[in-house]
Amino acid sequence: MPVATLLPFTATPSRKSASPTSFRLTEKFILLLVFSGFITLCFGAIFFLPDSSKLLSGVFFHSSSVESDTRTGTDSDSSIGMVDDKILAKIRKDHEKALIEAKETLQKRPDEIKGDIENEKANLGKNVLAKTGKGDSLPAIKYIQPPGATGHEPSDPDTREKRAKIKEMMKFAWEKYKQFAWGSNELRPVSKQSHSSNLFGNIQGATIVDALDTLYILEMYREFEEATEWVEKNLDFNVNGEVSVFEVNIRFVGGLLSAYYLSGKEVYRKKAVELGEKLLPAFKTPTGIPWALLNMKSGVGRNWPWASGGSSILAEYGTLHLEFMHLSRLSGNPVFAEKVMNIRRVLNRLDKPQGLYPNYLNPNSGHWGQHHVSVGGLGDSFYEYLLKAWLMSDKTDEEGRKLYYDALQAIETNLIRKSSGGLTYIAEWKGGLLEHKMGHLTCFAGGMFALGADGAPNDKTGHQMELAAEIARTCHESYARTGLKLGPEAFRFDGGVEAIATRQNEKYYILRPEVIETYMYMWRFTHDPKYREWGWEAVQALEQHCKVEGGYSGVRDVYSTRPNHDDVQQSFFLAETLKYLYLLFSEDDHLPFEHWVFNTEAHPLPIIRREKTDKPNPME
Ligand code: DMJ
Repeated sequence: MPVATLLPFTATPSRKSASPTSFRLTEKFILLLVFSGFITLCFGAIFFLPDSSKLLSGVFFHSSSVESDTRTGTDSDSSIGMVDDKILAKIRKDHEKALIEAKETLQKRPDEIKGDIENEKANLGKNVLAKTGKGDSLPAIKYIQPPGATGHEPSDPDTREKRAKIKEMMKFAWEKYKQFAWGSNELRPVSKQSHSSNLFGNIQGATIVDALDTLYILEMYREFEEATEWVEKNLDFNVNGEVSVFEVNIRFVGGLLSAYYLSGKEVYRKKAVELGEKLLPAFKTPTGIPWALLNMKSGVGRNWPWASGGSSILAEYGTLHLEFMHLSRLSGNPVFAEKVMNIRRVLNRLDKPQGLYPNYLNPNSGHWGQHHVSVGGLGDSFYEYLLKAWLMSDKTDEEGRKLYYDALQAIETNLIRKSSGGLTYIAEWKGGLLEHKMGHLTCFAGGMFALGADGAPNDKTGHQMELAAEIARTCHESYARTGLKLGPEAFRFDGGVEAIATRQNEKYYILRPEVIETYMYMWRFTHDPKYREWGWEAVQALEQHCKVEGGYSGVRDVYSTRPNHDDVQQSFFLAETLKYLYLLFSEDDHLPFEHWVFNTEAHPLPIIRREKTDKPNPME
């Protein structure tokens, strides 16, 4: 840290100074005092760096000693004892150097000091520019396409045909969006016009950005190019309006990152980093837990007015980790990773009721709001990102792993139940009382349990995989027990029913992906043909009941015999539902799990490999 930056407060010449070219004794004394404070700070910083420093250095600086620490799982406290003579000598040397610089500064005239400060400011500006990724200032990266970005035809003709059918569905959804709503966020397929929810403020093109990687994965390269052209010319984040930080992150940042990793097109890296920077003001809270909503122009944040006691939502602030780690990696700027590691730190300090994470957390006080726990809406992807943070770090993020399996244990003990008819479900917890309801959103958990089964501690009997299969079966039942063979938004296990929605406002289906997502994971891990059969049932129901002249639409009541359309083609239908269906009928080497993790919007992100060299190489 340059000494000069500390000086403006102390070295401004006083009007009473005897001479403009020298300091009085008291001024010198104050300067020395400030300087010694600074040195103490430097020492403090070395010894009390936050826990994330270890992880960060693993990602960005790749020192071999740091790497071996993370692999063996030693924590940062124990590494204090490992500060060796070399490091101490370096600290001493830096200290001496700083003292000499301070002495020189004391001998300087105020105008010289002012000049130094100006230079310092200019350099600081340059550094920030280099780190922020504006324009062409992102660090140069040699792009290497991660393995499995492209697939090949399945050998079995029936599978090939089904896969081709799903590609046709994507073509139809895309063409209709292009025809009736090009450039807007979403399509109204019945009224054949644009649709925009308030989640994206005035950002446009949600369907385009959300669909980019699906277009690429399905080898719709012509469409991918037209989407790229739109992004280059029209995707603009300098807009006024309030956005959902979570939604913009998972759909836009996630979509842009995947498009970059699949295609290597620089425009996607630039746009992703630019948008990430726009989201940073959301973290300006006393705890660093971000606001749910952010005005993109003013940088002012707030929470959903309905959220308990002004709280931020677990599934929202807890679903930034994967994207932000990649933003740091692609920009060379650690700020993104620091923000999400701080969220972990805040959570680590809190008591968890029965080991569970309440959905509401006040970003000002750092205290839990209402004790409502859910693996569905408001909680879901927080758990998913703990597991995937570990997987995406090439299994070096031991803390992520531990947090995931500890949370899973608490979920099993407190929330997972079996109905009298033998269906396993995940209930919700409200201040200690169970609500025997499971959301469509919760059905993603089958896939998550399967993905984490391999690393589960003390699971020699394959219990996690069994649990995953049971959740998949329950969610399939929630589809099978309806008129349209599509799942309701939420289904219950009380009042004499099982896996059936009993409330009118829980009977809709909005083209959600979670059940199909779980089929895809189960297929990859078991190759049990029933998962493809179930997936194909969903394809047929979508074709029969959701396809309309102008695209695909959600339906208001899955128990009716004739669909009543809600007139929205959600962007996640193209990002997730169709992608997971396509992968369900693809070979395992297309986006293999050894190389990719999917963000919660199904955008594939490559695993960040442990470094093999000492040199920082962000692409390896
Ligand atoms: C998607 O935007 C994401 O999957 C998110 O995590 C939850 N909900 C929708 C789809 O249902």
